[in-house]
Amino acid sequence: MDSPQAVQLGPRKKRPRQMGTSGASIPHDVRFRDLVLFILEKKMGTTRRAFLMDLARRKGFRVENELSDSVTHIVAENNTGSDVLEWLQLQNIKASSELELLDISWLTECMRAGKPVEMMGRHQLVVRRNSSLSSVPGSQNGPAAVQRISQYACQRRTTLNNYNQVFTDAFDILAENDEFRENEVSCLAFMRAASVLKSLPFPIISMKDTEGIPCLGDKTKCVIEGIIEDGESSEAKAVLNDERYKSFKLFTSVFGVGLKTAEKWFRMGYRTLSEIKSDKSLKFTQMQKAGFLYYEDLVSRVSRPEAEAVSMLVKEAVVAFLPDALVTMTGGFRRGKMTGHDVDFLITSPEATEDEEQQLLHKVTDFWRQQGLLLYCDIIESTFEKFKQPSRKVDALDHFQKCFLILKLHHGRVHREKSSEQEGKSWKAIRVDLVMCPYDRWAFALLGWTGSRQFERDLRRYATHERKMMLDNHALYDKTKRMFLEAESEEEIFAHLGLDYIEPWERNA
Ligand code: DCT
Ligand code: MG
Repeated sequence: MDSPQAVQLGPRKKRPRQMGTSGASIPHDVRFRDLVLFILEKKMGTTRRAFLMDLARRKGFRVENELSDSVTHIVAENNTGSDVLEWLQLQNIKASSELELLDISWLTECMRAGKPVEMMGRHQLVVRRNSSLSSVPGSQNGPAAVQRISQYACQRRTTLNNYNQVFTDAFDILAENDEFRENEVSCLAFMRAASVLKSLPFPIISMKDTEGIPCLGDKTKCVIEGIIEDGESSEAKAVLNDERYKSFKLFTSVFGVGLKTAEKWFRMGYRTLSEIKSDKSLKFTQMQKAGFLYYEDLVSRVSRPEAEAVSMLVKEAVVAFLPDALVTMTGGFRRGKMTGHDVDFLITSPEATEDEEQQLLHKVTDFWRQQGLLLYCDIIESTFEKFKQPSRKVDALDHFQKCFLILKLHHGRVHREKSSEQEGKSWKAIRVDLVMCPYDRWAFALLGWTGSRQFERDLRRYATHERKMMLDNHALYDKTKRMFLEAESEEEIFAHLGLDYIEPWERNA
């Protein structure tokens, strides 16, 4: 699906020369006198250039046919900053430091706005450090693609095709260790580094390949260097052998056990789950009791066929009580992952009254309880307020009504290619999250619950720092206009933010 942002300006394919052959274009009034544009033909082509020049002039921009001293902005497409400098050098033109080198996305946004828009980092063409003008562009491993990588995950397309897993696995371990030790700054640095490497369309082979990639600091580069040299990360290896890391990893693998409880058990000297389970003096929450009871099922990940079977179960039950309800699988499965630690669903209804909306999760879970399918259920009531501004916290939980469940999924409901039923037991315990949202907030809730977490964090950070807007799972607020921006689809939210649409399977940041 193309978002409104993805529209191409002008013809891309060559057309028979018929239009514009009459010569001089009609003069237009210049409305924006401070800027003088020059559009580079290289890699763009004559037709598209002519189209863009004409369009920009019609919108009141001054566009020069030739590159002269008066030009303030050079706009290029599919060129890096180095490419443009190289071209200037070939023309014997010395680029002044005031000359702006901009990507076509800037002009596109100006055309949409009908006036010059603010130049952001993402519009500026990057000039590679040490770029050797004699080298053949694109001859190396990936540098052409390294040019304009954004520091924000929401401006990168991150599929599950990860070329840099050796590096990202190490970063994930190091980030998790920092999370366990509550080293927030370092944790975030490793998560951002992992995230940016997951988006690269090529594997990193030498340190040279990391040039121009954002979000890589000294510490992360040091880890990369180690892996390039030894094939593995000594830092990550040390963490995997670390007593505290191993214990925290094990303890937090129990449903209902967070950092605080893990810390407590670690301090008490426990290192295995059986020690903990046999300590009669320990008090467990209902959640933790269920976590221990169904531990084996819950640590074995949920497969896609299992997620599909749960989806059928959820849809059948929901529609029985609210026939017009929409049920959407969100989380990792919506992003195309083949396994998950749970299955997430978003539910809404265009027609339901507030009462019906509030009752649905209760009715659905009661129905499953009667059928003996509800192994654990915790319903959190809504604290949603219509006119509340979005939260400033990046990791804040949303206010929608939701329930955290463990469902009994009978093997008979799962369509498998070949039967892989375990002996003895005819079902598997599966973690399921259901979220109920008001119909007019569906797009925001869907965007928020699709993840990944890093993608969500960066969407909010981008909204705040680049757009003076506030985004969360409920709403988008424009601080400049002092108004809420409504949306019926994810595409509209991206458009409000001035972002190209990123498909769910490209959000695996
Ligand atoms: N989410 C969020 N903030 C939270 C919790 C969740 O933004 N505090 C979003 C991000 C992902 C989505 O909800 C679903 O969460 P998880 O199930 O934890 O993540 P997942 O990507 O589905 O991962 P998994 O495959 O392990 O379930
Ligand atoms: Mg999930």
